Amino acid sequence: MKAIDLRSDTVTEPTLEMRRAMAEAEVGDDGYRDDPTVNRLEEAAAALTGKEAALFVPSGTMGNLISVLTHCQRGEEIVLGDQAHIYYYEVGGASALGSLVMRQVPNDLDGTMDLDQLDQAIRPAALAVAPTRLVCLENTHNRCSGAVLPPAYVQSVSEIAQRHGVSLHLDGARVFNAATYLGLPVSDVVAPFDTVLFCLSKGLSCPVGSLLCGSLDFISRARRIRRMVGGGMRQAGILAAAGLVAFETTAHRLAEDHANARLLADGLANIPGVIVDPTRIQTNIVIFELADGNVQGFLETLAERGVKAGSPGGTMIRMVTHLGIGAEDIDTALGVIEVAVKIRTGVN
Ligand code: TLP
Repeated sequence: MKAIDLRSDTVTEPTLEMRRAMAEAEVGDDGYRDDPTVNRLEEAAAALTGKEAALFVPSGTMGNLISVLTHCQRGEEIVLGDQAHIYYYEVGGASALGSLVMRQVPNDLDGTMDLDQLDQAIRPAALAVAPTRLVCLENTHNRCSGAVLPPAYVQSVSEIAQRHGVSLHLDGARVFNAATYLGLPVSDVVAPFDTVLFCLSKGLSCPVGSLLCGSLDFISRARRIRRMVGGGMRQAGILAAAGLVAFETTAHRLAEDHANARLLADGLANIPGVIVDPTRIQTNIVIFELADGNVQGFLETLAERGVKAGSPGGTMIRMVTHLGIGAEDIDTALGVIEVAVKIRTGVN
């Protein structure tokens, strides 16, 4: 029996259409800007996000790193949420490789930060201060159960950033999910940001790749930093081809993943011993807790019965829906989860 893999939407594999496009992709050496498929992908990404230019990078982590290294100089400060992927899961790259200070403001459950706290966290240059250069937001918010940032909140953050003269970057690894939820074009969702990073390799099902988008000047500086961190690629059109297919296909089916995540959360809410608030689930990430908190044992029991999930830490369990998961898989998974909870907690 095929495992129901809910660990992440990163487990998605390229579709048949992507594999065909990859096999037939026209390629060249992107170091010379000679790869027509990469060039097309970058143009399409710039158009989708409404920015002047885009840069194809191997991963979301590298795209965020390139962005912060391009925005900031050593010893400067980034303000971001304490649950931000850039802070939490990117191996401290901004500090380790960029000598940047990461100043955290607490994230609320909905992925937002208190606007007054954010305002106060931004510091002007002074003798004893690491000056703030950049504010980073995340949409959808991974550790906040895939929450979508309200456009009015983003607008307020943008006004605060502008008032302080600092730039605004979006870790939009799943910005297509946010746009789907809001019923808005991606360009509207990212309009308040100077730069945006989004991933092809998550819900969009491509094997590899992310795009960093911004002004022409920013992207030409980012291109040099990409080279510096070893992210320059050659016949990358093989990978870019999948991205072009994604823009036409997988980018338009994410509502299915959201419906399945809601189905999962509603089902979980009916299982005694599971703590979840289904009304919080807006996109494809479901984070819940177990009343007895025995996360590792629970995950092992699930895996033995063919359902894979992960833990973002502590008592939390994360399940992510994606192209490889249908409504029938959610039904099966819920049955397995119910049994596993009973085994682990003795709840009847
Ligand atoms: N997130 C992965 C893990 O790193 C946790 C996942 O399975 O969700 N920004 C956000 C908001 C992300 O969720 C991720 C990946 C990234 C950046 C990094 O992307 P990659 O994995 O391409 O470096």
